[in-house]
Amino acid sequence: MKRLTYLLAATALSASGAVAETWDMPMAYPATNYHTENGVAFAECVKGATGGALEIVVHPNGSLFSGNDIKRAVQTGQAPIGERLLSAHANENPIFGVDSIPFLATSFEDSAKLLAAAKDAVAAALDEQNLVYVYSVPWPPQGLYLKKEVNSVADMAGVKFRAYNAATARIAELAGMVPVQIEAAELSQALATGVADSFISSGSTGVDSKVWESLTHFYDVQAWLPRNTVFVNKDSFGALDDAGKAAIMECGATAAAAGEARARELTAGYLKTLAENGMTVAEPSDALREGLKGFGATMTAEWIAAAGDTGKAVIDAYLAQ
Ligand code: PCA
Repeated sequence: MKRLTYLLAATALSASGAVAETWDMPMAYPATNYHTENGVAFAECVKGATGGALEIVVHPNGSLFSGNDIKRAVQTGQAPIGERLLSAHANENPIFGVDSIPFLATSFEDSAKLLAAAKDAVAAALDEQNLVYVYSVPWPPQGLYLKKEVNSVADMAGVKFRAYNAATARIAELAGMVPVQIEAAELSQALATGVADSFISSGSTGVDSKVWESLTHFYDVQAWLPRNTVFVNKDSFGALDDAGKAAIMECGATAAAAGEARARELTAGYLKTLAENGMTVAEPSDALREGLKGFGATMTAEWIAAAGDTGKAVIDAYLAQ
């Protein structure tokens, strides 16, 4: 299979007559998700900008590498480029979790400010891992999905909770829930089989996973906006000519803006779709919000302690904007 791809790639000629190169791009979310559609548009942009010399082929839904394996695959050169929810790797470097600190940045505006403050530090952390930062796009604000009404964090105790990173697992722990780490691609099945009965995520993932088939309530907590980040293997990037490098970075800047605009546009519609399919979509009660904010305060302090001077500088720069 590898050999065939190589032969096909080697025989394809670009508009300029140069031999075209093909890059596989593993992504973790469904083909119809806006992150994936944006990745496909990014690939088209690169193809156009390089006159066909660099063709990026998106593999959605964890089909080439599962979400949790994508970053390592790109670090080791098994794939030249990929997209990953970086906060799922906060155990490797706390800076990767900067976008998942509850109630630090809760709107698209603040998410953009947080990225402006954190981008250099995130890019430097990726660089240490043989990766080049290209672009990132936020998910809509994160809310709480359950199969019962809850009015305080105490009501969440004992519930089986799907986590997607260390921060969501920590929330589960603070609430006395039982965390289980599950990729979005396996979420529907986990809910259907009772492996998990609740989770925190966006309306986007709730709709992708048709969670109304298993769950009943969505509380629009707007706790944080995690990001998917696209990165390239440093050696693969280094092997590109200047035009190829410029195409990746310029198309990446376009994709960052287009992806965020799309997320903003789609956010309200996701919640409408949840409600249309029978879910109760509600604001959290004051007690629930306060309880979750208390977890946020604990986790902000924990993150700053873990992320040291770099983390403190990022938070200070964010708050100063
Ligand atoms: N969807 C992804 C991460 C954040 C989000 O909104 C997920 O649930 O896996």
